[in-house]
Amino acid sequence: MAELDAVVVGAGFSGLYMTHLLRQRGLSAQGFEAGGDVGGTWYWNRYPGARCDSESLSYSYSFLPEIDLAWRWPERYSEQPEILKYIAHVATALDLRRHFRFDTRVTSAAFDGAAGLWTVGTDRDDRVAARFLVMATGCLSIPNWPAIDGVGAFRGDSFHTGLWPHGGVDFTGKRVAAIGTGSTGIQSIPRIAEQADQLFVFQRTANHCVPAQNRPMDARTERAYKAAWAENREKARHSFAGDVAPEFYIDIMDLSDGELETELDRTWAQGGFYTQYPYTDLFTSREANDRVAAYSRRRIRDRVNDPRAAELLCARDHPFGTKRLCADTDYFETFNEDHVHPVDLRATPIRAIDETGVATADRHYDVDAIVYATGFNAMTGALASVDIRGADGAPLREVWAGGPVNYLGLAVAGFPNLFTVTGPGSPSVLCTMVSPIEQHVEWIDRCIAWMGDRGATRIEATGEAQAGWVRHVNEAADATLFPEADSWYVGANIPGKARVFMPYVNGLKVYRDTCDAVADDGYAGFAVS
Ligand code: NA7
Repeated sequence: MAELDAVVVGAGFSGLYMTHLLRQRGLSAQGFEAGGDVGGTWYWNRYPGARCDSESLSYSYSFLPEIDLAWRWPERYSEQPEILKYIAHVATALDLRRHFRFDTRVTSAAFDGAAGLWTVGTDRDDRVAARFLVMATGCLSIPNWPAIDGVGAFRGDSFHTGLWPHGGVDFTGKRVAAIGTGSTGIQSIPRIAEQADQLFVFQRTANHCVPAQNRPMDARTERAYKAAWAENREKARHSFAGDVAPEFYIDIMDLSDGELETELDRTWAQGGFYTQYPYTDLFTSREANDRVAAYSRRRIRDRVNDPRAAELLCARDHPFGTKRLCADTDYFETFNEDHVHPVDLRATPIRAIDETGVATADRHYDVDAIVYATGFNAMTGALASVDIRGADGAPLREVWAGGPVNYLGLAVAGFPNLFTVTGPGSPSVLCTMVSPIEQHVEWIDRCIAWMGDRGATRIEATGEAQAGWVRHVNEAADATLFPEADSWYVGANIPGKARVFMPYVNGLKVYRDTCDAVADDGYAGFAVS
């Protein structure tokens, strides 16, 4: 059996960078990737309208200035093919593909304490041994097929947005059911509506959604960003959300109604997450949050002609932004089209899917295709899908049955030499994703190098440090409005999943400083031998 320094699972932004750094240190690393090529999230999510809600200028690697400065993003928020093109270019430029086995899913990983090695198995019968195992498996990579009776019985075409066919799908002339109105549904529904003959949108919960304000890349903005490239990247690294936007400088509750209206007009014109970044009290004061939510609903009513449809599309059951905020392009206007029909699943729940379509409490919808925009088993799903066994043979999925526990979101007590990239307990999904990915990968790289310098072979989070971190992550979340929402952040979208708020809400800067302090302190909270 091949014996390596490291196995890296996943060839998205995380796994590629991790592999690059390990190889730069002269370490042997084998990567495995379930997809047919690099890209991770951007390899799988090819549904129409798929794009990043973070601005393209900052959604790329900061460790490759030459590529970054030369790269031309066509839009402010570029579409999936452009992002995939960028990742593929990086993989080629750094010659990373040769370290990966593609179309290969890691199925098991067990730590042999005596040998100090992980043995990793795949669905293609590979077996390799490695000192370190880095799970770079993404936060949103295990699609959630809803637990609706008869999902398999449908005779038409079924698609999950997270597993979209590579050749695309032509809905021209088709009657289509779209189930799910999170970020993905909101991005894809306007594009499906352009082709479909009839489109039925099955909404269980209206999400808070603001205009993305996407547009072709503005040449002046691009020039200005690139002229101050190094400062911008440094600012993002030490920001709350891993981006360059000014953060936390307005108290909503200090503003009169008129002042707030003017202020929100301004941020709505900027669009997307700019409607969150400035506010100190948006996620801590229910009153402040309610004022923003009320404004948001007014803006939706301005965009939807039918008042009943508008009310249906207005989010009410959770505070603004406490489920992942959605950013739309023409979503609400789509419901002004005669062939687009919202279906309120709160009033008329889906009873079953059958051979010909979707049956709700009050009627049957005959359709030719069903699009499931029903999300993912987020943050823990990919890790739990692999049979990972620690030093005493305990499976990670059982250790995490009551919710994920770890230290710094990076390491799990009882699982030596295992690192998770942007897992639960880290800021990850609350940030512009590439920034926390780089922070994690660089921290892991530094740790592995430090161990090498000392001749250490084993590192493991202590139970005490882990308990302290889990407590801190929970307390931080409980000081905000986030846990109030039935979001994928708390696992509420997966029946039976333990309800725990998984991301770390104190932001990237605080988190980075904490992780750096731990490293500077000789990896405090870890047992090293
Ligand atoms: P989300 O945000 O989890 O949204 C999934 C949607 O699917 C949401 O509207 C769900 O309603 C709906 N859903 C899930 N199961 C069902 C069933 N059984 N019946 C009806 N409707 C259902 O996933 P996305 O893919 O949109 O976005 C995931 C992330 O990707 C996003 O946040 C970005 O970070 C990128 P619910 O709200 O649970 O009532």
